[in-house]
Amino acid sequence: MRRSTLALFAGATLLVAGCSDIPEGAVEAEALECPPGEEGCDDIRPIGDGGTVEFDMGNFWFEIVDTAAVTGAIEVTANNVEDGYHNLEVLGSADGTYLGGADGNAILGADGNETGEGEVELFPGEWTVICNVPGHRAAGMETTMTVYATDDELEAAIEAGEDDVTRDEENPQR
Ligand SMILES: [Cu+2]
Repeated sequence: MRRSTLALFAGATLLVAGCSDIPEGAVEAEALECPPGEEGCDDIRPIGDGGTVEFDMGNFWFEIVDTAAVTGAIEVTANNVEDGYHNLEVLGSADGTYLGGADGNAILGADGNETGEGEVELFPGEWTVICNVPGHRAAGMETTMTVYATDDELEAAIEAGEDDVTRDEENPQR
């Protein structure tokens, strides 16, 4: 008798919860106390392990030769394999990475046959990468890079053959 009363009570509670108009999780949602961009307000930045991505670049192309890009601070390396100056800008980076001077918003620049290094903070997703030297993007220096949400997501993509890392592992002499 006692047990069935308890079950009935539990059932009634579930029913009430099921009839609620408030979507699950909505109770915890609150208005932003400090909208982004407001003075004294912290920027919203990606939180994650970060990672690395390596490009080759030349006149007028980019190629990702190795990637382990997980959201957070990502170390970017670009090997300029030809003789003209090029740089690398990730459009819409969370930290507004800025190198200054002729590089505009690039995160790195490299003279011919040199390697540039920089860091950029990115949320997960597909990001457009360009060289911002006038005319170079239009000439072909535009590509995309994928930033994964977690190490597990990155590894799953590599296993599924969706990323360039697979090719590098298959052709280590490249
Ligand atoms: Cu360029």
